[in-house]
Amino acid sequence: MGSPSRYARSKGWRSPLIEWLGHDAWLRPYNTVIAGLNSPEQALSSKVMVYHGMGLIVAFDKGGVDEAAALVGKLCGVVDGFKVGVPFLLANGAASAGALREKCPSALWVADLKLADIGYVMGLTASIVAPFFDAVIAHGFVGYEGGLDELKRLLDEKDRKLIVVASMSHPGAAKTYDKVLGEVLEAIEAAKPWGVVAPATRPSIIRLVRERLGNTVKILAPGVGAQGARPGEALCAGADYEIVGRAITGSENPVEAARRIIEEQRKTLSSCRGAGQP
Ligand code: BMP
Repeated sequence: MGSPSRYARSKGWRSPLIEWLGHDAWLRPYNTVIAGLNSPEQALSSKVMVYHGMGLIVAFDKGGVDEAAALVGKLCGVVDGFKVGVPFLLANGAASAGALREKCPSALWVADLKLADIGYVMGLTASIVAPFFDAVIAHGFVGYEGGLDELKRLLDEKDRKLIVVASMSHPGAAKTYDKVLGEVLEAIEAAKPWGVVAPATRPSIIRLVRERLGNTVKILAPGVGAQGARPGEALCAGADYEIVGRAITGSENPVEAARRIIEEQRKTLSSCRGAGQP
């Protein structure tokens, strides 16, 4: 059996606290309190539960491997996952992600390739990064047949997750992506990805995506911090994770910045739900 967090994830297990909050939290293997636990059942029976972040993924888009690896090490256990972008991978090589991952293997690792090609070529590209990541992001507008269908098949074979962009966080996407949201969601429904990207900057789109797809997918919402969305707003609209890049990686104290964002997520969530804080 793998680590507790991998076990919990593979079973789709959600703690009662997180059920209440409606968000994921993982049992963390680094936590000495739960180091001896092998299953969520065991964790529950011993009433040991680690609540972890509110659903925060840190985006790495630039910088060198050593610098990023050091930051991953510091953020490991504070945030839920890491998303590595094309500029980082082009500058440092796809395998550089392996060096980052080593610093925090229990986190969710997302390759943000934003693939947009025929299925065959998207598959070739995804295969290059698959050894280092849990999930790969592709654009939704490419459609299902001959596109997302082939990519999904390939990722399933490799036991990797597909994440599909439903819409984007920049203003221009309101005039393109949002106009064809219905069609894009049709392709997403057919592809059955693990996750969907929807903009934290336009929570109404997140609500639409959640309404249409229900709880069959995770929603990852970029646009928090540098692009103007406030931490927790996307979670309130139905997202599972908020993606934050510059507000953390560009901070003088990234760990402190991440903790502040998590605290703000918590406050915003508890006020939008009218519930007490965990
Ligand atoms: P920042 O928090 O620094 O604005 O970074 C946002 C991250 O989310 C970047 O990695 C970007 O590629 C990604 N992203 C986005 O900003 N908007 C989208 O619609 C989709 C994204 O993946």
